[in-house]
Amino acid sequence: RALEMDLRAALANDELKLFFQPLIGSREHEITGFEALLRWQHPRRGLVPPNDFIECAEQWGLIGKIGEWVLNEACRQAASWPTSLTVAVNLSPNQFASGDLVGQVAHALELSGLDPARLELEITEGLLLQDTARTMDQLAALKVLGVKIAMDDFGTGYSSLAYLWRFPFDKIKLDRSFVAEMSDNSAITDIVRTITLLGQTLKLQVTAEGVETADQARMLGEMHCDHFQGFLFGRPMPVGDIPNFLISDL
Ligand code: G
Ligand code: G
Ligand code: MN
Ligand code: NA
Repeated sequence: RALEMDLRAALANDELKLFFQPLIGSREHEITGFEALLRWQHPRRGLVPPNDFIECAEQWGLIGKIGEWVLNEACRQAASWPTSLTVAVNLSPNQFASGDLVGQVAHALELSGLDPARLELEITEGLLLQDTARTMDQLAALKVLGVKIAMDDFGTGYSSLAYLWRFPFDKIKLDRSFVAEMSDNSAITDIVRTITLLGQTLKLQVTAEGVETADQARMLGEMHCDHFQGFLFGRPMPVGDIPNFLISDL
């Protein structure tokens, strides 16, 4: 329970931070945007990764407030970047289940002045399991705002193919477990190629996650994957590192 008290205080104490990981165009290897990744700078535990506290935040009903902070902060940061760059924000299914997510997104855009087309919201298949009219309505309302919707961790959940035509996605993010297996496993390579073709057919952009080697980038580029994300191009970095990263040659 100590953690719960700490997490409740974290927002007020300004202990939440966003790190940003670059997204790279597969053809020119240019920076096209960043994904916002939440960290908790705990006074004693140090930098706590999201997997260690997001689930707790959900259970304790804190994800609404935290998610709202993430949206505002990500949009505020992105508004200071070159206008060609996008920002991606991860959403938890709980943010759809309760609270006014659409209102929060609209407010974050308004406060920051960020062009809605530069904001990408990443959802997981977990959201689509809570397949309610409410979820559908919210996704539709988010599209009306002009933001993009990406399906994160694509390929790891259930029935992903059936969801692709039922929801208004703009992008799929191929889970990094596929990319990791490609070099050793030609069946996985075939699956990845098929998913990128599917993306092209459905007019969805495809991002490959977890690109760690030049060989993976080459294979994925040959498959016409649209974007890369991974340690080969950049790790999640604090905001202070972004200006130098933007002027560096990748
Ligand atoms: O940055 P890292 O690899 O540790 O992130 C681990 C997981 O935490 C990722 O799956 C990511 O989607 C999730 N995550 C990161 N930031 C956020 C956030 O702001 N909100 C939610 N709901 N999940 C996040
Ligand atoms: O689930 P989601 O895609 O939001 O998770 C993003 C997480 O993946 C980030 O927390 C980031 O630390 C991690 N990640 C990003 N690139 C790589 C990579 O090249 N290799 C590995 N192992 N993890 C990565
Ligand atoms: Mn993500
Ligand atoms: Na992912």
